[in-house]
Amino acid sequence: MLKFIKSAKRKDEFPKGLKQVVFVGRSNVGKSSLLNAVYNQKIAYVGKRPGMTKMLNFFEVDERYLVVDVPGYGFANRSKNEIVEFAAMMDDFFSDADSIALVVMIIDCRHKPTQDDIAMIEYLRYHHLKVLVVCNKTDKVSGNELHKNVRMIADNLNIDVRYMIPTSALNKKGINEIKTYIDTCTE
Ligand SMILES: Nc1nc2c(ncn2[C@@H]2O[C@H](COP(=O)(O)OP(=O)(O)OP(=O)(O)O)[C@@H](O)[C@H]2O)c(=O)[nH]1
Ligand SMILES: [Mg+2]
Repeated sequence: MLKFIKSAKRKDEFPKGLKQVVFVGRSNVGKSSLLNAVYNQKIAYVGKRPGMTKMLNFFEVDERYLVVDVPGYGFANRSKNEIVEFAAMMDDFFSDADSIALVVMIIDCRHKPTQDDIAMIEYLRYHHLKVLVVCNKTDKVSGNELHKNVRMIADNLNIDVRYMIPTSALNKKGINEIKTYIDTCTE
């Protein structure tokens, strides 16, 4: 069971004490949709327009760990001010890296990772965080294309394909694999 705890922007508001699993990725890749699919609940807000989520949303799973839905990055219509604010919020959040059990980084399986994606994975590496790369929206590509794209994404992010899962929040492909991976990281 996923239970909403709070939305927060500032360090002193972030909940403490439990391990955290964090969902990050470019705006509109399907972070909130995947979160809902993994926990089989309609709890995280799925936006009709990109860039709707602006705060960190904290959920609790069976009093075991927290799941954090992070606002999407790389959204073109953000102001300079919002970009600076987002960076500061991320720095505040990731400065407590010890409590983070796993970062689930979501990529659109149709496209080459953007500069923002590469910056994000480098940032996560810099903080020595465990990262699972999820290639979402697989329902939009053919099997052949998917295979090719997963390799291309792995190369671009310099990550082993073993730490990558192709998914679809629409037809639920890969959802159980994400769940299993999260479980092993939060035991
Ligand atoms: N076809 C398809 N559509 C998806 C999938 N996952 C998400 N979507 C759609 O993509 C749009 C964005 O989904 P969200 O879950 O809100 O994406 P987000 O990454 O949380 O977006 P922000 O919170 O704005 O950063 C919605 O219209 C979803 O229905 C998927 O696997 N396949
Ligand atoms: Mg969202």
